[in-house]
Amino acid sequence: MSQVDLEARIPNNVGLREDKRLLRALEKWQPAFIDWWKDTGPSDFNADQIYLRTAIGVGKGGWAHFDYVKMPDYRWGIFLADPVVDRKIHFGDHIGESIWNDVPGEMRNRLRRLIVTQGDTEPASVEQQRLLGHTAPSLYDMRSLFQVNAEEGRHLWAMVYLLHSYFGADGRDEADALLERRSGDEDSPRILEAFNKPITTWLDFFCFTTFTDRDGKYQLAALAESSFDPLARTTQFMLTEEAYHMQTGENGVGRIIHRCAELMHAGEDPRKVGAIPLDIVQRYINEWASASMDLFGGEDSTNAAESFASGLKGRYREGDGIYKDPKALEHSYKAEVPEGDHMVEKEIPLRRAMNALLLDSYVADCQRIVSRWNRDLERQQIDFRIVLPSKRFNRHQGIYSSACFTPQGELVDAEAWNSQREVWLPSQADRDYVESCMVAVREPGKFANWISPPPRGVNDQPLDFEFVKFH
Ligand code: BYC
Ligand code: FE
Ligand code: FE
Repeated sequence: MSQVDLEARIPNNVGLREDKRLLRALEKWQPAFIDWWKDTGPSDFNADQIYLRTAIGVGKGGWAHFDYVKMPDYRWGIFLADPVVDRKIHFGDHIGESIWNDVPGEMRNRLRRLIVTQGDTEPASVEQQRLLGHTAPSLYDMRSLFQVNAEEGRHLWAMVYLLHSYFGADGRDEADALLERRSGDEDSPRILEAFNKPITTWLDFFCFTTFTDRDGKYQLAALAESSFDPLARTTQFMLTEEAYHMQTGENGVGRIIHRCAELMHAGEDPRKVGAIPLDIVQRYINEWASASMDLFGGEDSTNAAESFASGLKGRYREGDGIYKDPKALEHSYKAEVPEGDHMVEKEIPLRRAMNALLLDSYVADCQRIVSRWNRDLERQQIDFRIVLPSKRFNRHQGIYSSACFTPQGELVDAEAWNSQREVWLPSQADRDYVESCMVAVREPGKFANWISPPPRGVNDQPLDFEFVKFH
């Protein structure tokens, strides 16, 4: 297993000590990162002690070390999964050739764009979540938020390492620009749409970590198949951290649903006691699920075809040998697309449908999460069921973006859609109500009334553990 240098200013397992030029470049970027964190990271909690998990190694368990740390002192490091000996390219036009440890010239621009796009989402999410600490429903949840934020910061480091190491002066410029764009900024927004949407409440946060971080899982998994080995190994390790983000989301939404159901079961009106009604939860899910589906890009995409052909981005679990045609030249993908007032079948050559395939894997995964929430509603004898919106609903990218669809996926005209908008998506009144529920709870072991406690604390700590120590 690779050696992790924990004593270095930038902890790493990539031998930074021996690469003086790279070390100098990264050490120059580091203060800019810290300034960015202080300007746009979690507001007002930088002097507090947070019980955080820090990566200290890439082996099993080695990356899950817990201790109190002030966020600006979190040891953001560079960790790559260990290399696979003699790895060969396993899909696309270069199948069978040796993997690349450097960037082939003709792929430079495409690869840099993928890395920059991935990198851009990480700081964006931290910016979006900046104010949530103030209204945390418990110390347990506040810690989770900061854990996610710190790790997204590390994911930015991971992409910046690649830019600095393999893309010369262009890469350094891109690394600087990653700290200059701002989520939601009119002049200099983040690259992808969902990362410019405001996250004002914890319901948004939990929906985001359920659905948007899950896009992260699928995109990272596709990049982990890459023939450019440093990218494959970096994203492989990022996936280990991503699991916690998605869990935070699934459990968070689940605890909101559970609390609401419990109150309903006891004959209470959730609205009268500061809890969040299920129809509002459904509308937030509709919003974040559809925005996250847009993150897969167009279902019919020449960009996606090129990325696959050149071996930069594979299918989900491509390396597990589950696809019969690793060149993806023989088959096509059938999609129903809108044409005027009806749907017609379209055949998309498989390579051009790579985003559609990845989206389908994602949707199946989301469906499993929704089913788990519904099993809880069933157990509590509540009739309401959460429904994952159709992949056609409320789309701004791809083959469904030109028409209007209901959450069930039926084609409707714009007038009909607009008349139902507030049934399907959060209204201003919903937002005002959810915001009114957001009260800070800072006593260890206590939780806001709109969310159930989790079964246990993180790292097996008791629920009344002091997950945050205020200065
Ligand atoms: N918003 O050929 P198309 C995460 C652009 S999340 C705005 O249809 P393509 C995380 C596209 O850039 C994972 N623009 O799709 C989660 C292109 O522009 P150009 C992030 C969009 O290129 C939570 C044009 O439309 N990782 O890690 O195959 C917290 C046509 O595009 C959008 C990645 O995304 C959009 N939604 O696919 C923290 C992986 N969608 O080139 C972190 C890297 C498309 O014509 N990125 N466009 O100017 C990619 O693989 C691809 O860029 C995409 C787009 C899948 C995003
Ligand atoms: Fe991330
Ligand atoms: Fe994440």
